[in-house]
Amino acid sequence: MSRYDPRVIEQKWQLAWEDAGIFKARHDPARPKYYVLEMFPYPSGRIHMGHVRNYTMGDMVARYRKACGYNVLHPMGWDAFGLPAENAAMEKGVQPGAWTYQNIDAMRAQMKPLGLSIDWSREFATCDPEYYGRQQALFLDMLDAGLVTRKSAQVNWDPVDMTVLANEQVVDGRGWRSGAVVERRELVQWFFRITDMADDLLAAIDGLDAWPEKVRTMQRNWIGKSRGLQFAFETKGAPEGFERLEVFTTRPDTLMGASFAAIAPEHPLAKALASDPKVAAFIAECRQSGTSEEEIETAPKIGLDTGIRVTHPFDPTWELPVWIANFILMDYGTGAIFGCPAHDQRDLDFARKYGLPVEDVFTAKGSDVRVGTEAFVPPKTEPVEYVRPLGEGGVMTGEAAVEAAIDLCEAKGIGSGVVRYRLRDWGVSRQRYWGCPIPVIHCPTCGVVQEKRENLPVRLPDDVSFEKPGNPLEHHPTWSKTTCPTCGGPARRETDTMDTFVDSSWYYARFTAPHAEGPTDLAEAGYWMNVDQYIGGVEHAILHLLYSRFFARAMVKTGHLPASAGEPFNALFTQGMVTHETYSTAGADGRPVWREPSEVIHDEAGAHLADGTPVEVGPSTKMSKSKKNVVDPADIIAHYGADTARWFVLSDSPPDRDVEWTASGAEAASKHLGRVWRLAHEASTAAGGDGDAEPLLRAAHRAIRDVTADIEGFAFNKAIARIYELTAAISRAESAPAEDRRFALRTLAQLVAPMTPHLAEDVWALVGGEGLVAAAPWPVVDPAMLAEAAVTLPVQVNGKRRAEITVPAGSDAATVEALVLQDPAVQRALDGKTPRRVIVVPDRIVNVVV
Ligand code: ANZ
Ligand code: ZN
Repeated sequence: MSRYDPRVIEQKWQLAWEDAGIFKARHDPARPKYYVLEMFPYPSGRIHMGHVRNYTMGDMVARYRKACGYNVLHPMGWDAFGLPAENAAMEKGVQPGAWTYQNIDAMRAQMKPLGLSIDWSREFATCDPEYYGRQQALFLDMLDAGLVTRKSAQVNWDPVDMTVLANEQVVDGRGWRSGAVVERRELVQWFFRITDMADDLLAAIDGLDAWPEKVRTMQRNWIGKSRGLQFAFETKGAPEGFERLEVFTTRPDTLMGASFAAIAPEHPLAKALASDPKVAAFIAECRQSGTSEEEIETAPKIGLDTGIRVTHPFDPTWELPVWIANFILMDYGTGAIFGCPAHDQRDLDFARKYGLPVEDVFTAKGSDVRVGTEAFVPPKTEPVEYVRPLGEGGVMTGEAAVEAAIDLCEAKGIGSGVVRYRLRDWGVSRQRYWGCPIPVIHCPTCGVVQEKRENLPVRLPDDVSFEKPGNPLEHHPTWSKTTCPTCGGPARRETDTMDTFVDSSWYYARFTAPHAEGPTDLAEAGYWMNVDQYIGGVEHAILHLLYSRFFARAMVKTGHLPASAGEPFNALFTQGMVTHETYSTAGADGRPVWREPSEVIHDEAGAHLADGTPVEVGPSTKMSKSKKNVVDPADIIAHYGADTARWFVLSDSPPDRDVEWTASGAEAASKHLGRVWRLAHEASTAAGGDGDAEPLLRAAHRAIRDVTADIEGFAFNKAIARIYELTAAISRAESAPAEDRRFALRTLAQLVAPMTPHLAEDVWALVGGEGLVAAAPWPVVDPAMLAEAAVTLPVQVNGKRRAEITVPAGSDAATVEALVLQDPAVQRALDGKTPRRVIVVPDRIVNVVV
């Protein structure tokens, strides 16, 4: 063979790796470990370019660390529960399980040709009973440890289909199948008590210094710690038991601008008033919207005056009306507020709608502009002028005023300072089939009873029907019928399954001992945890990471992770997307008809279809099926081989930015790999010359130094640029002795082994490398070869070239400056004047300014 043929090479080396078993991870206390993990995929059925980029980056890190002598763990699995499988079941009449496992097989078959250094013996899917059974055990242990609770919460209710809907199933406020307006309903559900750990989850973010700052900020905001005042209004005209109304505010400094109080539609006081049909009708109206935060926030504000009044705590003659309002949430603070329209946009919208007073509490310093349709909400750190202060007025920051207000209220016995979190408890009940069954039983005599551990896993039935809307587990003729583990009487299984975020909150720990009897094996987890490098999309920056951080703590508490574990992921990297131009032709109705890249011909006539129809080329955006700007990795691999795909997704852009896939770029990548292969092939037979080898050897050692630093710094695109340089240096060094060229090529093979591992093996074998390059150590740089020869710098005086100076390469500015000022030619040009500035661009030029 004398041609680069990736099809032959790639298969050959994948078999060689498998035979040698070099990616199998074994616990070895004598060696330092390194755990690399990419966010595991959802088995949709096909891998896409985003996967290729994600797993190539992880593979780069894994192979590099292995070469550096680490005992590497690099596993892969499937995040396999979720709604799409149920949708497929409804559309295609297949069972979700069968559909999912078929997809897994298909995706594994597409992934393996990428040549990833994965320990496939650890593979699992979260829908395997072996996995979700352990998750059920974890759930029960967390229940025992007080980390699980049951309480009533709101769900989306489809009144026609008579079923609970997931947020994704509510489209514009309507049920996706029935089209009925969705209502909010209260249901008793299961929760993880993540709020108990809010403080620790927040504080520990400071220590996550190998996480992107933006992700840390998102985590902090999501947890949302705020300090405020909780106090009670005295009520007038309220039913018995409601003499006081507790409210929570983060802006007690605005109390003198209060114009109303408001309670959530689910507030006990609202419920107590619901015997009035007007109130009952209003509460029902409030329920007519989804439960997602977004929907609640964007729904138009509506309210109802209850007729009840509260007195202002600072002035007993001042009365405020109590309204029921749809924008007050029951599960935040106390479910009741006072409204200050001048300094809160929601309150202002509400006040304008219902004609409530708007009184400024503070204004911009020295301004008498009054609030119009936009509330005045400057950052709390900005000084403002208090025109209606609670205590002393004047100019101060909101921050200081809030603290002063809390102090004043506490001194007067009006409430106390409290800390609140935006974070809610994590509701995990889903009224769905394709998820992990919650392992409890409802007994008419004993109540809620845990399933016995020896009966785990509580398996999902695999003969469910999707004929009726709703949860097939409920409609199943026998599944939920069981006996009570405590009294032996007839009882009913819980039909709620767990949020699929639970499955992905501990899979990293399971990978350390995927066949363990319990959820984990402490010795294995103690050795392999934490994940040293986690890599994935920024879209998971909030919930998935927060839930994983919670679970790591919960697993320590329940004895499933060693106490030394805390955070699950030491370092996090969030990679950018793969984008592609979009192509469209004009449709009959004037709307664009999207075209696949493979349909489009690019030539002198521009972009067009085979039949000549002109094609409009749109901007490069995330690859998506709807715009058809998708390149299928399977096609790329079939055409160019995996190494070209891997090389391309690493080159061009920094890993955290988007990379644009182009056909010409893929072509160029493939050509480059072919050139490297040919160089190796020639060197394997060529006799070589007797020229100077030094420049080549220097280039090789510089490449080792720079590629190492670039990989460590996640600058993969730069590492690739260095490889181009080294390749060029090898091409140039035709006359160098054969063994030196082979050395340079072996070095090249070692450096590209993490990027294009198959090509690297072939090159390595051609130029005399021993064994597999995938098992070879990382090349070592010889510092003596880094010291550059001398460099000659031009010296300018006031912009005119006056001299040249020769110094060791890499000399620092001070050294160069001293030598320049002593130079006779420079001194002549200075003519006795003292230079104002000497600007040294190391290894380039010196400018003397007089
Ligand atoms: C009076 C006030 C005046 C408020 C003002 C804000 C601005 P953060 O900072 O996000 O924690 N609030 C309290 N409980 C609520 C609930 N259950 N549903 C809806 N809103 C609620 O938000 C705290 C602020 O949100 C509180 O401070 C309260 O309004 C409102 F110029 O009290 B504030
Ligand atoms: Zn019982």
